[in-house]
Amino acid sequence: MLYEGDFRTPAGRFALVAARFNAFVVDPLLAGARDALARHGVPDDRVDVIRVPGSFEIPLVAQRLAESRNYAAVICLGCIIRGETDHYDHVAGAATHGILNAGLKSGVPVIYGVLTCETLEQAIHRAGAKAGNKGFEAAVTAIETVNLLAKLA
Ligand code: INI
Repeated sequence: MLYEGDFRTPAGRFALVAARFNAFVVDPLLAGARDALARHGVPDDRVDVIRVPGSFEIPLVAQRLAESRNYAAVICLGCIIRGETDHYDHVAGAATHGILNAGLKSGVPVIYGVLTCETLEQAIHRAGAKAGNKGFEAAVTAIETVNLLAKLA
């Protein structure tokens, strides 16, 4: 037997946790994620947007939302750009591990739509310019994972 997620309209609500830091990149990711959900038949009234200060704050909030059992999936959106200090490594590492742990702890798909980039140009390319929109991709991944888990239940 092969089990695979599909892209049919899933049941349930979706949470989008989006950082305000680097909002000019995160806002297009958010728009991309909303667009992907709408195109897959998830109406706007089943989508909640939760803004947090920065990517470092995403895991705590994502975990709280996932553990509430109110959401089929939690989609995390942020943008971390390497600067001149090692701050990037700490924020990126904490956000990445925290988002992974929120999913593992809750059993609810918590999707990683956080850009970790060397330059602002790379980030812009991944937020709808040359390299697609990672927010759109994160929402499609959420739908596939929700539908896969439903099949495995
Ligand atoms: N937060 C980001 O989302 N992206 C960044 O690039 C970033 N940098 O570079 O500092 C960033 N920092 C803020 C951090 O997420 C927290 O909000 C802050 O440290 C307070 O906890």
